[in-house]
Amino acid sequence: MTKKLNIGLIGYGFMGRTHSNAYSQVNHFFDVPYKPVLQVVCGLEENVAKDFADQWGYKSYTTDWRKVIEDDNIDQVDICVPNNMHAEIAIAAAKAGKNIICEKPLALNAAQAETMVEAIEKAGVANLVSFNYRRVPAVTLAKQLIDEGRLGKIFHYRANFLQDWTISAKVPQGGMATWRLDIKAAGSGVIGDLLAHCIDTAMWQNGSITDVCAMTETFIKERMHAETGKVEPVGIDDACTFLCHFDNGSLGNFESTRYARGHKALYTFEINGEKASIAWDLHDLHRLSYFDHGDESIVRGWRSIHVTDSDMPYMDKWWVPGLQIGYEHSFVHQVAEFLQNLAEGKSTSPDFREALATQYVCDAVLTSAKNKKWETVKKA
Ligand code: SOE
Repeated sequence: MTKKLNIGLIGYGFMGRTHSNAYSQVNHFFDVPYKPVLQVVCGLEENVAKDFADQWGYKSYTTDWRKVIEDDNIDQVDICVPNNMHAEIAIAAAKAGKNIICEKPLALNAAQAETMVEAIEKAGVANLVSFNYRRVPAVTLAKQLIDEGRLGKIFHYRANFLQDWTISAKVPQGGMATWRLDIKAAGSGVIGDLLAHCIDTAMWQNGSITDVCAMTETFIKERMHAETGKVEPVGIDDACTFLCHFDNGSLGNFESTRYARGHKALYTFEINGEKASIAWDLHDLHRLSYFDHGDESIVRGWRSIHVTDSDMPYMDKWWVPGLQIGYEHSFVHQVAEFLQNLAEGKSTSPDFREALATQYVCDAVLTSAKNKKWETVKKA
């Protein structure tokens, strides 16, 4: 028997769309014990919320997030608003006993994230932070190959997340479209927005990060604020590079920027082990590059694995071998696992506590860049 699960979505931007799509698709492809029902969407502008509700099939809309929390009919709150609103909404939702899915990064900083973890764990509600890239089949397959020991001892973990959309000084900060550039709304720049993805995936695949040494830069120091209309100092990091040690002895090397002309969302990682290496690229997300030193030397080389066969992660749920899936499917996968775990009374990884561990790395990166020193990462 599939039970109904009433969803209240808070935030109707890009992420609100990815989550709504996942709720709408999940029962078509996954045999899960719940059926999400799109009950209410909440956003600041009434006409936008209304249009969003019409387009995605939400039964109602509101401009007041507290109404979503107070509504006894709502089982699950999905937080897709800017980072500065995550804590207040998540803590209220936990107190009201709702399940919570929250967009990444968990909070503005680790101190705020700690208060969220405390509230969520006290309430005992099911929770998940949306680090969606873990559930791209090729990325999940990479984790499987590592866990099977195929790489042997790991020496290097290298990740980049490169974009180019803020190079023009005319791009404003703040407001609906560009809140990611406003320190008050975002908490940080590429560190929380992009490197947090890389850090989450890296720690999931390769274990915890112990210490970091970082540099950051803000290339454009002042931008017009979309809400005030005034030119204001820019507080976010536009670019960041950091080195780190993992607990398993391997070395990490991470870079992110919004100033890499020509790259829109180039998330890549490469992992080098004693026996094999793996590489992945978001622009070709259904492929996994794999080099196995155990192959006979005359045919040894990098293989490009097309991750579409039914024995590969998630792929038995989609089309037929050879037909690939895309970005949006990673959100369907995380909702499917959330619903399955919910029936078993469990949260889904990465839960708030795991996202706090990522937040500790982000905070250590910021501190290291500021102090120009190696910084030890706190343990969650
Ligand atoms: C920023 O441009 C952004 O949309 C991030 O906020 C997302 O988390 C990332 O997946 C793609 O880029």
